Amino acid sequence: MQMITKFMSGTALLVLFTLQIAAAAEYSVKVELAAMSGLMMPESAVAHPDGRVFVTEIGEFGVDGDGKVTVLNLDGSSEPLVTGLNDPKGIALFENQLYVADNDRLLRISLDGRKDILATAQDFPGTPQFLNDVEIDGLGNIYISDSGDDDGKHGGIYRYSVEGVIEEILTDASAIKRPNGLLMDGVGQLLVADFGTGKLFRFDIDSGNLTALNQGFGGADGLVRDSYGFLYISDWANGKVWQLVDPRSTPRLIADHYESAADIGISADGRFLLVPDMKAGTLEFLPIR
Ligand SMILES: [Ca+2]
Ligand SMILES: [Ca+2]
Repeated sequence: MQMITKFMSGTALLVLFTLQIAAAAEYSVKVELAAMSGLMMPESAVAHPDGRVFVTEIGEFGVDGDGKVTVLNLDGSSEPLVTGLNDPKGIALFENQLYVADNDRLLRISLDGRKDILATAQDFPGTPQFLNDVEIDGLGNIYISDSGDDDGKHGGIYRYSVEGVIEEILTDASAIKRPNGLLMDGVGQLLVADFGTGKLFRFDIDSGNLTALNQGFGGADGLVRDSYGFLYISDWANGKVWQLVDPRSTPRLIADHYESAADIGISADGRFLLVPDMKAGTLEFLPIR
């Protein structure tokens, strides 16, 4: 795939994916889903175990009320799950509920589209500037990254506890310039993709210790792990997706044809990365098996 990626335009590549997937009749559903277009600044995608995919759409940046979550159904159809959001970015699923970072607030959205505001901007200690990714641990504590402004001011990580208490557990004084992608890596451990430096960090939540694990990811955005334990990181600024055998290993480039690869997810069957291309307005199913 890497060789092909180097020599083909993005459009041609999408066609190739479709043909490859169509060749296997058992994936006929995925033909429809190989690339969904017409999305308004898609930022993040998450798959339900039943196969449906939920994707956030920012709409216009800085414009309130035009954001939404769209659901891609198993038959290839899609529809808005909830509208009227502001600039929704990271989306996570926990116990059949969706959690979305909507610029400066945290939302919980039921699978039938009911929206609860868990936290408004005023509920956050400090200043929520650019809430980005959402990650949830096994107990149900919710971690929200804040990428701050262009210089990282007001950046950090918040924790919305099971009891509903919000704390800023990492501030903009840390080594992470613009925290973006979050991924649980065991009890009390978060992997953090730094949009500002292109580095990958491990954050020990209790001690506050940060360890730089890797680097070179440009505008590092999404983080996800597959069923083999491989790690994937997207580079929003350069339209790339990398695969890592281990968080510290040499990154392997698996795709570089995106305009802006945002917060990636993984399909329910584990065979595809879900890649929202924010500027292209598409959601691509990138084969990884
Ligand atoms: Ca918007
Ligand atoms: Ca992100």
